[in-house]
Amino acid sequence: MADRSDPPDSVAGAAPPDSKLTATKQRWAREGKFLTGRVTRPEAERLPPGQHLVRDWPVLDLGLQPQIAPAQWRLDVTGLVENPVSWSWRDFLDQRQSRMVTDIHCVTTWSLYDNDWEGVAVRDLLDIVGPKPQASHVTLSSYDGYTTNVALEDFAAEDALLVHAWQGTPLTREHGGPVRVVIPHLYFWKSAKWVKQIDFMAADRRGFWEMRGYHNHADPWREERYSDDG
Ligand SMILES: Nc1nc2c(c(=O)[nH]1)N[C@H]1C(S)=C(S)[C@@H](COP(=O)(O)O)O[C@H]1N2
Ligand SMILES: [Mo]
Repeated sequence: MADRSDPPDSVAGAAPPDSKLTATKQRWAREGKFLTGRVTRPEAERLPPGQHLVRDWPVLDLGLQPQIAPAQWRLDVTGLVENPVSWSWRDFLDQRQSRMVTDIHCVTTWSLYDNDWEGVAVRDLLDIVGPKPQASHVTLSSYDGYTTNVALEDFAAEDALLVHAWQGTPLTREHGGPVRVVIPHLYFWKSAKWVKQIDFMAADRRGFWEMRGYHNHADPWREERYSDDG
């Protein structure tokens, strides 16, 4: 594990590495792998089309799991907000904490039910920073160089969280600790691990996977796995 570590300063802003898995997933996006063509709704069917249940939580990343000591960790909320914040680990834990149980749906077809998350609700974060009227999209950036984009209305979902604990124990580094985003109603690649910055923007800007053939929106019940425009 030690060889996969990197201090945040050396990875901040760095281009994510290209791994074999990354290349394979890009090819799947081009070929439309795993598409069933069925559309269901969460109320009607808890398991989205083309998904299967797993019991153990898989780990997916770009081949780099940054190690961020709590003393070095910061979360910056920037862009089109009334009150930008830069939280230390202590600041983050001082915020109102929420607990929610939600399901994970990964584009590679595994789903994991009943994850008990604890952290700061995105709704509470929005109350604190106050997005400006022009803000329509958010880019999440991570300590490993990963980025992903979501529309503000998706980010503002009532069950979206900035998570630091899972099933009552601290979120492990491999799953994005100290803090990751969880947006349960979208495929899991939208849930940035090791989150570093949340940037509010007046326009959409595609993230790491969205630039590599993944769908811009990512609704599992509509099977929005891959984009049509390549
Ligand atoms: N920072 C970062 N966040 C990330 C990723 C990543 O590579 N880096 N991978 C995404 C993808 S494709 C998935 S499926 C989930 C995997 O999260 P897990 O390893 O906790 O299962 O994290 C998402 N968030
Ligand atoms: Mo994924």
